Amino acid sequence: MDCIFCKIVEGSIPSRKVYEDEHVYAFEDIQPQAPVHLLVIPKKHIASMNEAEPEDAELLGRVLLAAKKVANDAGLAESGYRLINNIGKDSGQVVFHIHVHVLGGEKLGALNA
Ligand code: D5M
Repeated sequence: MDCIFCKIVEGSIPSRKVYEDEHVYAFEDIQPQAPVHLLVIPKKHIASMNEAEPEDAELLGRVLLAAKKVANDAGLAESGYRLINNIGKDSGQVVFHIHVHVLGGEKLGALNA
């Protein structure tokens, strides 16, 4: 499968890993939009949340809890942070493997700015 994030999980494309378990992988975004910008992905290939199925519920919960963990490990618990999941063309999604952006380390702009 020609998916850049599947290749990162396999290790055939390098990444700066911040967390890994049996189901989830997290790494630094290559084009950071904030002082802390991490990506948290399920190891299973799912193109976007729009392709997620009820059977993926536990896995998606694990992704969100891993996002909390890496945000806390990056020191963001007190200051706060933002989780973003882009879905499809209008959102600007460019990698079609579910990923949650973890953004923080500075005051983030309002979503409607
Ligand atoms: O965000 C896709 C994100 O993926 C974007 O912020 C860049 C990031 N990206 C793309 N390739 C890599 C590699 N190889 N390492 C780390 N980060 C990467 P989207 O929500 O799809 O717009």
